[in-house]
Order: sequence, then C-alpha cells, then structure tokens
Amino acid sequence: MKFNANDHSHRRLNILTGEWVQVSPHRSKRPWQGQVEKLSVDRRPEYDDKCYLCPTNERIGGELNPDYKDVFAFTNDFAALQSDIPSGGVENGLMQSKSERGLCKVICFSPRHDLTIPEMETGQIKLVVDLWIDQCHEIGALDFINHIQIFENKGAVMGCSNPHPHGQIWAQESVPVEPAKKQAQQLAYFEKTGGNLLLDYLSQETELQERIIFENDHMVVLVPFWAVWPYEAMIIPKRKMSRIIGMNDEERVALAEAYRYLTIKYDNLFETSFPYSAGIHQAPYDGVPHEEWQWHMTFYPPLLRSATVKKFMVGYEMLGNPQRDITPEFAAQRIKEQSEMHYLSRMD
Ligand code: H2U
Repeated sequence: MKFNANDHSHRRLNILTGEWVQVSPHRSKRPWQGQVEKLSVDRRPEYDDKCYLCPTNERIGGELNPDYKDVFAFTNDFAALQSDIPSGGVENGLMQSKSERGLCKVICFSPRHDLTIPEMETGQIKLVVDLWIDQCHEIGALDFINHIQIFENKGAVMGCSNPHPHGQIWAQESVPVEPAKKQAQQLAYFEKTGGNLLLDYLSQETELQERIIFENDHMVVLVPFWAVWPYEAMIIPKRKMSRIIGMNDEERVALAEAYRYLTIKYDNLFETSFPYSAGIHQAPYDGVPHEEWQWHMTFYPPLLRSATVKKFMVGYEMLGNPQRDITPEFAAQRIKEQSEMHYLSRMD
C-alpha cells in the first residue's frame, strides 16, 4: 500500500510557527448523526439605539460616538493594556513577571449596524484598510509600542459582544507569543537562505494550485498547507512587504477585494454569517526593517459541518497538538466552489 494524503493519517508542519498539525482524512468519512440545521437569518436594523458602536450613541463610559459616516476608531473603554503604568515586575526564583504597557482601540467598520464585511462594498472595506494603516502609523510612532495586533472577532460563538461590524487593535511593548513564533521562523529561514519564507511558500502554492482560492493583481487567498481550523485561510500580498503600512493605494483596494471575496464564500458555505477570528500579523514596530517578515492576514473560523456544528480544540488538541479531519485541499475546494454572490442578496 502506498501513502496517500487523502486517506492516511499524517502530520503537517506549519512553517510559520514551527508547530505540527495532525491530519486524519479517513475520519471525515465516518457517519454523522448530529445537528445539521441552518440558523434563521438574523436581520438587524440599520441603526440600533441600544448599540454602543452606532453613531451618536453613548458608550458605557459616558462618551458619545460622533455621527460618523464611514469608519471610526476610539480607545477601548475597557482596555486590557494600559499606557500610564509604572514599569516593574517580579523575578523570584521560578516566578517571573514584567509590567506591560500598551493600548487598545475599537475600530467601527461602518455606521450601519446591520452589515458585516461580506455585505459591504469593496470601497467601504478599503476605508477600513486605510484606517488600519493610519492607526499603525500613529500607534507605531509611540516609543513604548513595539507590536500592533489588528484583529476582528466575528460572531457570538467567537465571544464577540456586539454584531455591529467592528474590529480591535491591541498594541504593546512586547511581541506576543504567536507573532513571536512567526518572527523566529521567518528570521531563521532568511538567515539560512536569504529568501522570504512566505513568498517562497507562495511560489510553491502558485505552481501547485491545490489550495489557492482566489487571487487578484496584488493578493492571494489560500488555505495554508498546515491549516488547523477546518476552513482556515490566509491572505498574502504578492509583493515583499513587512508591514501593512507599506501598501500603496491599489494594494489596499486589492486587500479589501480579497477580504470581501473570502468572507462572501465563507457565508455561503453554510448559509450563515460565518464566525471567525481574523487578524494581521506583521513585523514589529521597533524601528528595525525586518527584511525577513511578510505581513499576512489569517482567518480562524470554528465551523466544521453546518451553521451550528463547530470544531472544539479539546482533548488530544489541548494535550497533544491540533488535529483536523477534512484536508486543507478539500476545504479550499469547498470554499472555491461557493458562489461569489452573497446568499442573502440571492434571497432578496
Ligand atoms: P468584541 O469585539 O469582543 O465584541 O469587543 C468589543 C469591545 O468594545 C470590547 O473590547 C469595548 C469592549 O471593551 N467597549 C467599549 O470600549 N465601550 C463600550 O461602551 C462597550 C464595549
């Protein structure tokens, strides 16, 4: 018998983190008797007077949102990181701690309470990209900031507290654990080969065409070879770029288009507003060029089989390493074959 990645259990290496994922494709053939129902469509009003992100409304801290017309950023009223704290910490034998300065912002993607990224026009999403970049310029210039994490938590299942389309920025002194792993892997590859890890990976993917979902002139959307979440995906810029502030106007539009395209396909998969945590990993804002880095946007969606059946990272995944059943190639194919038209606009 010859090894076949579509049938036989195997491990795949995540070149960006140096970690392994267990793939068990034969398990996706097992019978399923659980739930498969669709969720009812959640129609929201364009404006909700109880929403703390809608224009003109009052936030919990008492501040009023302006009557914003496109995008809007504000300092998180319950910021997890603070800028005005003394430095210090504990080094007591095996107990170590260190003060961490930083700041947190909330980014409203639209004044419309009823929209999500896949329901917005590319032009509106481009304004979100512009705002991310403006924020990176502003926050990155602060001397106590070395890392900026942009992310979007979408859907109650991901712990998102409000359906109004929004994301967050957490910026801080240290490079957090996940981007730090990517930093180490990209640097090691650069020092060994002189090449850019993700761009070299992209050339291989472009040749194989097994996991690429979409590309335009400047961006590629793919399911990574080492994906952990069932429908995990990445957006990678085609040009060498360590941080998102390097993007020109055309590239910003291309990112907005890719973000919209992928999320429409996601929503169409199970005809539901597809939940995920997505975010941008980029080089630290520490004044060093970081030749080794290629910024990228990663999507981690939990849904596995239907609008209600999600994957749990428990048991072996918590104690051993992540595991998946359907192959990344199968997932890419499933996403690719979805309509480019959002299912809600087809229902109108
Ligand atoms: P989620 O993306 O997890 O839903 O978070 C929304 C953020 O909005 C959350 O971090 C903040 C919360 O602290 N927030 C405010 O800054 N002001 C408010 O009035 C309510 C919520």
